[in-house]
Amino acid sequence: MTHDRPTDDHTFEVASDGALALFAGVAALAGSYAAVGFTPEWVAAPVSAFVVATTPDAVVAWSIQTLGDLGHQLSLLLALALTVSLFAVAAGLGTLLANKFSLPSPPFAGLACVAVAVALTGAVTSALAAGVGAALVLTVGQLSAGSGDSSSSSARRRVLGAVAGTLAFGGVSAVLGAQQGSTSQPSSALDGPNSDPSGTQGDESSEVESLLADADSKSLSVDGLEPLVSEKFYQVDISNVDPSLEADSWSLKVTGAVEEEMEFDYEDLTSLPAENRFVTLRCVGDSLNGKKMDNALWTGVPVMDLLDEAGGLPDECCVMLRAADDYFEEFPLSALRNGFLAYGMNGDPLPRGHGHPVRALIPGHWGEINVKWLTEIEVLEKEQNGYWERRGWHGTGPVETVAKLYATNVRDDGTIQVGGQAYAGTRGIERVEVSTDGGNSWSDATLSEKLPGEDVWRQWEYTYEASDPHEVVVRATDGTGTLQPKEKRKSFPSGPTGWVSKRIEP
Ligand SMILES: Nc1nc2c(c(=O)[nH]1)N[C@H]1C(S)=C(S)[C@@H](COP(=O)(O)O)O[C@H]1N2
Ligand SMILES: [Mo]
Repeated sequence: MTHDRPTDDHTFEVASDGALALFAGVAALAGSYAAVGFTPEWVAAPVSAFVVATTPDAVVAWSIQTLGDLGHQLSLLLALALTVSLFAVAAGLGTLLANKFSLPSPPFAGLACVAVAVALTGAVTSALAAGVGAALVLTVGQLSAGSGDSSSSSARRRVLGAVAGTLAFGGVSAVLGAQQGSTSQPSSALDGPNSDPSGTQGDESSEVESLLADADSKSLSVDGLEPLVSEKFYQVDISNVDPSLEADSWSLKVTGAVEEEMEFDYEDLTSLPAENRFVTLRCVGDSLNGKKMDNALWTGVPVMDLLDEAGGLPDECCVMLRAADDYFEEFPLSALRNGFLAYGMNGDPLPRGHGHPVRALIPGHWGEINVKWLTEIEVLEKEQNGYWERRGWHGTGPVETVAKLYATNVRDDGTIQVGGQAYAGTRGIERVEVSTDGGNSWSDATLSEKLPGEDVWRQWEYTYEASDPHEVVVRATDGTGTLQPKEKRKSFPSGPTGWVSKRIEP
């Protein structure tokens, strides 16, 4: 390497030390992921929670409206970068210390990473794996350096070795970590035929099956339109890494302005007679024709079945529901009285992303008060703001009526078919009308048959002939006979309104 001048050697070494520490940081993140997957024990989880907690409310509000899901991804990316930096500093300091006393640096750097990881998560396996990752990559780097002719070329080999090591280790970790996700599938009362000694489980699952079959047969078959039970249910979370709760150790506290505070466990809940309900959810932050609206068949018990057992609730003003991700939402007690505690979804245990083991479903209200990973029901005497209300939203009330326009198909016979879902919470949908001339004249759309339940959407479909470009407009009338307002309003702060329209060019 004739172009390497000796004066560069020191610079090379310092730079390669820094690069190595950085790769050790990446490997620590990867090692921990391999051990525990995308769970709260992963070293990035507390850093991500910190990022979420310290992001100014104004930035959160802006990000939801303008970036949507991208905001979540950026915030996770920032958390990953911070985590890597943290472990890079730890590995760097470990290396410096080891060098000072002429000790082998990889184990020292690894130990420093273990210490940082334990401080972050308190999880030993996750921390050890982080340390092993860092030490491994540093060792590969050292071995690759060999005893080179000049220290600049050996520094280069060191870095290249560490890059290769990090890529290999990171690849294996990604695979292992993803498997952690699937092996930690939630288990619950819905899991097996033997899990309920009372023998009601068989009836339960056959009721689920017949209800799902009913929904399937009532679904309109329109290309580009999801069936009445969503295939992919949207997800909205305040945190990047969801809580990972075990049904066995879960409990629900009832606190605050009650005669006697109570606590229920999973067994208490699932030993009550189960009910299956279709319930549609929509996020207050959904855009007018967005995709944050879905329907599922939920298994659980009415809130009052659980609370009545222990003497019921007072006639106070409101409740605060609290969750394992430090989420909290407040709303009127009257809404909770009709609420449902769900532990199953479409015949499966409630998935982790939707609140395993238990979530609340509050009929007709915006999604945000349907608290997931529910841990506490606090009865309040005075109103308080919930998580989103502190951030300027007003999303605790009943949903607005909406008719979404999802499918626009030009069919083989030249006709045009449009379709979507319509939802008005507990008011129900009575009618959907379609205009194909920008709102001058209206025709009734075909509606899917009603599913049982007091808070369920319906599909609509309309087929017509047209050859020139035109504007399709859709509007719904709810069960009280009220036509939805035409005026378009954005989602912040109290949910979107307006008639959905789309230009069609056949
Ligand atoms: N614990 C907890 N519950 C929560 C949330 C959350 O971030 N944490 N998000 C809420 C919001 S804003 C909505 S729209 C619904 C979404 O439910 P889903 O993710 O099952 O679709 O859950 C609500 N419940
Ligand atoms: Mo939401």
